[in-house]
Amino acid sequence: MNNLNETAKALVAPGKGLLAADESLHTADKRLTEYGIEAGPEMRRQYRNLFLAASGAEQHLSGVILFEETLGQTADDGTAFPALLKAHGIVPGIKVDKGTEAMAESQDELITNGLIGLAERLVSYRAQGARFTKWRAVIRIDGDRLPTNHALLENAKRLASYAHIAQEAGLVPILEPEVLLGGNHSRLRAKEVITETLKAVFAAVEDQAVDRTAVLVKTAMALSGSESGKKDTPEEVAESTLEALIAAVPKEVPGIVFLSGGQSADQATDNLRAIALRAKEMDAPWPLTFSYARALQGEALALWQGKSEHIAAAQEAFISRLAKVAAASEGR
Ligand code: 5MM
Repeated sequence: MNNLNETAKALVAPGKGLLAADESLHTADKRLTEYGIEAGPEMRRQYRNLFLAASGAEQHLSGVILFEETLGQTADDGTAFPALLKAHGIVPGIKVDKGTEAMAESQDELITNGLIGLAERLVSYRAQGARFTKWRAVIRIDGDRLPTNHALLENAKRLASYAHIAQEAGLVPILEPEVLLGGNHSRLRAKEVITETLKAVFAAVEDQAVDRTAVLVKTAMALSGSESGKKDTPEEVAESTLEALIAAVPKEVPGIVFLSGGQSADQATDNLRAIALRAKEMDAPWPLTFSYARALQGEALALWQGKSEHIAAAQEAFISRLAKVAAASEGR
């Protein structure tokens, strides 16, 4: 178990963070199509290669969260993606949930699946090189109506069950209960829901005897809803986000990482910087860093357009954004 604590700490090493390259097949194809790029397994491989083989990424990346398909694919030079990452000192991880479906009891809310057969899948992911895992639950805000207590508790229970199974398999679990940005709620309502969500998760973690020194938390920042018409300052986001985390996350947790959740690349960078600065002032107990997908990939995808002649420019844009986000994670 001690080993897991070390891996978790390495993933939140100062000045480094995670690339979330774990879009499911449907989401990856949607992303490619959005940028006018053909979908399908070979273009998804090239898409992954663009980011995972970008020279210099290892200066800023501690780990990459992969999707199952990518774990078994190879880079342009024929190296398996997990081996390529390992050779650069980047820890490979894997998203292990099987996605969401509407809850039977509350049709506007989602529950995450994937516990059946998980232990067996983890054995093969580990053999393929994965050293950490991620499970995403999705929590929706709708005024005071959502989330329901039932959705919070059921998703928390499944997150804790997953974490227990992952630790038993020798893999660090990242618990990601994403509170969605969509909606017209206030930043303070987001703060309240993030707090309640994380409290439910850590109560379930306690119930199921998960070692909280060997997990990481992946969370949204506390922001006004995307349809609220309100734009929060980075300082406001930092204050509200840290209040939620301090109220709900035990200090023994080795680290907290943020998702970008639909923020622009600049917003996700500026808000992370403000959080890092405020966390230093408050002497927050955990290292905090990024685990972004869209905010790290968007600019590069727009330049790439699926064309080999654009790879160098796209990789340059990726490394430039990555360097800015990594600096922001240290308050710079
Ligand atoms: C919230 O999504 C996670 C972080 O991405 P952003 O920084 O873009 O918000 C991300 O890791 C997500 O879990 C994966 O992309 C998988 O998503 P799907 O929808 O394919 O299961």
